Amino acid sequence: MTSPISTEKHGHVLIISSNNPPVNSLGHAVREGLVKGIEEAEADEGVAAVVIIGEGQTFFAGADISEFGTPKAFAPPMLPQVVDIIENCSKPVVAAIHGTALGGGLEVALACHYRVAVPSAKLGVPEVKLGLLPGAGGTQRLPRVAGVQKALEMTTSGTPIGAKEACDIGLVDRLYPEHLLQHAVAYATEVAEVRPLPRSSERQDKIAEADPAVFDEFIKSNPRTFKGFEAPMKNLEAVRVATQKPYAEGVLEERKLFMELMSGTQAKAQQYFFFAERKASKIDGIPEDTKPREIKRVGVIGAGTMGGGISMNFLSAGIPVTIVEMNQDALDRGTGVMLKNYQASAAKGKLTAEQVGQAMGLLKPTLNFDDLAECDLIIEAVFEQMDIKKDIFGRLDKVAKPGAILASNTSYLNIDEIASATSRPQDVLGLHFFSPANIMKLLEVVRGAKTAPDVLVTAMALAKKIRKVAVVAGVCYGFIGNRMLIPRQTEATKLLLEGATPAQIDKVHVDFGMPMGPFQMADLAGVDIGWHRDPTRIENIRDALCAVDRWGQKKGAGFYDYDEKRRPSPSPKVQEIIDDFRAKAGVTPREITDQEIMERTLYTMVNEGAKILEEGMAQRASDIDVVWVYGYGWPVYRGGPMFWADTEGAAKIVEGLRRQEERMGSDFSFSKLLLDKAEKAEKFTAR
Ligand code: T1G
Repeated sequence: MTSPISTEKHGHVLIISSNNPPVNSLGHAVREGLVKGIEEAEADEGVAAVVIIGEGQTFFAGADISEFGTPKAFAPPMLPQVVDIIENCSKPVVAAIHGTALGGGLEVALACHYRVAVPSAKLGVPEVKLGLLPGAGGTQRLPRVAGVQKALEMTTSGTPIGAKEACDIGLVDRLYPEHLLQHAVAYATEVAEVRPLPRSSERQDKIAEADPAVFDEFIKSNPRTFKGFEAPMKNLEAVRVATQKPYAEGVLEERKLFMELMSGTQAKAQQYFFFAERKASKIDGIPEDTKPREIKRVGVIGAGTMGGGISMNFLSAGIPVTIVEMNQDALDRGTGVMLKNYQASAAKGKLTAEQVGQAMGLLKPTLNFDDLAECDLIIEAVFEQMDIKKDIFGRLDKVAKPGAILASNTSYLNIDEIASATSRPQDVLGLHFFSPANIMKLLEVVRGAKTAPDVLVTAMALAKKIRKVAVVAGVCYGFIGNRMLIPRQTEATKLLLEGATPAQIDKVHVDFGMPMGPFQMADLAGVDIGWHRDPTRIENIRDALCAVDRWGQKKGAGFYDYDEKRRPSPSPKVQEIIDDFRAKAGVTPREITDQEIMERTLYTMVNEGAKILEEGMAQRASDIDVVWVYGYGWPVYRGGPMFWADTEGAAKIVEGLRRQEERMGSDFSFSKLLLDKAEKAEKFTAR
């Protein structure tokens, strides 16, 4: 087995190259090869300096995550040894960085005496996203080189910085726009005789100046970073140790904190999710070489909230959009909202004015439905009513060019029925964006019975291009995400009648780690969504709220009252409405425990997820988890509903549901797959 590491002498400089596609992860063979390369440099008197560089798309992108949990991860030399061997080399070692130097990759670069990079390179320590911390000296070297504040920001967020910024703060010594290797060799020659060698672990200047208060201030000003997650705090503790102890002691504390995280459930969940997210883009049963169709122009029907948000995704990716509305007012309103959204991003520095102009310049608003004839993909984003959608698809069938993909943004309705309104069901699928469509990363790609393979492949490729995480769903009511919302909403509403309050139910979900509970979510999305609009017809609590204009945040009142800053407070009016319903239904309110709320709203979601799997409406359990993390903010440190079910254990979930079965009545039935997993003590998410 040839080593992924090769060496080559250029004059007095030894070049150590890594060729371990796709991302030069620091697997065992790479670690071994790096040590051998340094040993070769030490032994050769003709070598005065060393350059370490990655071949292919990038410098080292970190430890090999696929080794975690296997003996290979602990096969010597482990990364902490490798980085110390590099730093202790008696000759200067230069890291030549392109692509991404991430995690262990940045730790290797920090152990080098010098770092040079191309301007487009990114440097970061994303371990926190895997529930970890940089475990090869990164928490001790990074603050010494980049300063404590920057080290805190990078380690606790996992967000990389650009090479230019890295150069400004001293993390990178030189930037070379091109011919990186040649310049790195020249630079190595230039510094070959400089002594003492600049060893990051020995630097004290940026540590000494650190104000001890910076740590508590950082925690206070970043509450969301730390809420629920274990890793960010341990990253902060490790960086704090760097300001208190010499490197040799600090790195021992780093190792202790690293192992505590690695052995915890959150790290397992977040590492599982790293692969789950990537697996979601693979469609079982479609030949790898299936070619996507070319999408040069996208058509969007409807310039409302969804149509505008959807259009922005393509415009921002440089894809022209033709947007159609029924009247000029609606068209102007829609394009006006899009411009306002772009300008808001520009005001936050996320976009330049020029980029806003470029994006809006690709937009072609029109009242003429026939203008869609030039589009390769047309997305319908109109009112959620089947007859309206079928009428539109019938018209599209006559206007759209042959081979155009026809998509509906429906969030619940039957794609096969919509496709039946055309003569080309093979070109029809669902593209379910989540609101706000220009922000939320999740895209459910709904596969019709006749959807052609290349149409699906096109959708998955396009999703990546517009920076969405796509998950294939089957045709069922609500697909994956919204279908699992149904039992949660049903039981949550019944719990109100039986004695719980909106705040109690929401608190169980927020304490669990959700961004909001069922009723906070209803107020945000709009209590009136799906309402029959007849204020005289009051059949449930939702009808009663809508009848008195309590449509949610947009009306300043829903399940909660809202102040001018949209801060919620429990509403006596809502409690009155609930009490009325209880009285009418002859229900005497009872004490509802948080455990019951958990079992009737979260366990029932898992049960529905198991039904989705057994019906083949999701390709794999991890896809369901990707939907819920990206579509609804399920806490990634719990992996997703199905991973969480595995940590709870299927038997415990079945037991909980059995406790509630009678109260849930005919609204509930057990998934056979869940019962089967419980009986056999099996998991949903094999890794
Ligand atoms: N280990 C193993 N496989 C990896 C990998 C890694 N670090 N990074 C990517 N892959 C696989 C990925 O699963 C996919 O496989 C393929 O490479 C392309 O990835 C001790 C402990 C580098 C920005 O967290 O952020 O170092 O699906 O689709 O969009 O302190 O990959 O093709 O079979 O994402 O071009 C820290 C994780 C590790 C970086 C490239 N490093 N990777 O994005 O490609 S922990 C990370 C990324 C660590 C040390 C600690 C991205 C990328 P497949 P991709 P991309």
